[in-house]
Amino acid sequence: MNGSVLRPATLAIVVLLYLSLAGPATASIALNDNFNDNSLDAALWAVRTDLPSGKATYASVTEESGHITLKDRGHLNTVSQFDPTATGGVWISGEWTFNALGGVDSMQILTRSDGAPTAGSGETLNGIEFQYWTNGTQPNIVSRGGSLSVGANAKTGSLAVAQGDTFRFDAIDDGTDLYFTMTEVGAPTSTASVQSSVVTDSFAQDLIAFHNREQSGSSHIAFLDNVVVRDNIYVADNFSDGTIAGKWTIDTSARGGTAVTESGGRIDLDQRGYLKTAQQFDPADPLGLRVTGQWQFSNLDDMLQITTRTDGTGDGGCCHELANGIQAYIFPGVNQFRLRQKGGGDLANGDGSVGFITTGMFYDFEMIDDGTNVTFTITDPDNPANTATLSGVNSFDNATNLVIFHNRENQNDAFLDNIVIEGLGAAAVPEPSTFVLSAFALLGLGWYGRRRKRAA
Ligand SMILES: [Ca+2]
Ligand SMILES: [Ca+2]
Ligand SMILES: [Ca+2]
Ligand SMILES: [Ca+2]
Repeated sequence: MNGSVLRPATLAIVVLLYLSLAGPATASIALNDNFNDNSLDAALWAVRTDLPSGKATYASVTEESGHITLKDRGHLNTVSQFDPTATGGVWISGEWTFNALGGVDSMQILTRSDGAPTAGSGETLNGIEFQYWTNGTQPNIVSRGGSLSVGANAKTGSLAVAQGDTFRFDAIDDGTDLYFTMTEVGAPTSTASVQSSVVTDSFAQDLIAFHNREQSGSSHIAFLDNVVVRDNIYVADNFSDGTIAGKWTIDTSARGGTAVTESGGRIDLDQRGYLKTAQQFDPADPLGLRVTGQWQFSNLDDMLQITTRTDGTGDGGCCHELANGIQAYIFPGVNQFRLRQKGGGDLANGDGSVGFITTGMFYDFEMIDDGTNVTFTITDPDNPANTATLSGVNSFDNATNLVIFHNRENQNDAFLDNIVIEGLGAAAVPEPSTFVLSAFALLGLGWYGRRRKRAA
């Protein structure tokens, strides 16, 4: 399932609801809980309140009043293991409400963890910890225990936290890199992000844990709600470290001085260069493929081209188009919007439906490809009524399956950011009311809390 369901365009709603019910075209949601029935689901969650003497007096984890109350250093842990290096990374989102400030409370969300309180102050014994101390303005990513370590933290943004404030959080561990964003619900300028990477992991467990590391005392509580865990996150990148190498390769062999650079916290696609995944992602594999991110046009004669099932070969024509693959194509200057097989024909034609696109701001896009069924959606995050969706069918089976981003343009730059490539999930679709809330949060707030609009 995906946020596109929420667009008011009736046709898009019908099409995507159909896909979500009939096929595997959903994000891979492994766990989803709105904590609304005042009974902790023992199939999903385990509680640890075995804190040291003096810290355990009030410790509890309770599902009540439609949320989880984390009191006095109790831990809420998943029952299942989520190993980001084995099955694809994890993306944990939810909402956290602070009820004590001044540094006594600390929000702590862990991957690769045992969820075990220490004998000292009740910190988690092992794990990678996405944390925020209420005496600071930015979150951190740290490691717990000697079997795990993380690299330097790169931080942006600033939080303004008052007692009772609720923050949307997104913690991503894609198996290599770590991203954490907090954005205040109802106050999107109160947002901050931190990025790091995994240096070592020789720890055997991979629980996800939630811990309110706060001062002992019955009044110190935090609320947790609407937790969604997505797995099969193959690649996530917010392009903040200035280096393309690792997850990507580039092809700048087109004419016209082409360049692809990571700078200013995003990818600059200049003059028909390709940004190519370093790994292959075959949509025909059982899980299929979902590619999301943000695209900015700097000229309406730019052409967005996002292609799956491609080997990266150029077609030898004037404009360095790809020779093969399944491609979403938008040319806003002539209001052209298509899904097509390069070297074949169109899967779907949505010409006339992308007139809302303008320059100088990021649009959210989503491409879903299960090897046969393909959907592409582009949406204005500031005005979700501005959206266009195409769906088509094509079973082209390529031997090499890269995902390539290409600005098929003449003289301008396009910008790309916040890419996530993940597997789809055929099952685990939550009850609709639960899902709609979480999906809306995913798309509506953005997982890096970035400012969507940029100077052209
Ligand atoms: Ca429950
Ligand atoms: Ca709830
Ligand atoms: Ca970025
Ligand atoms: Ca990078």
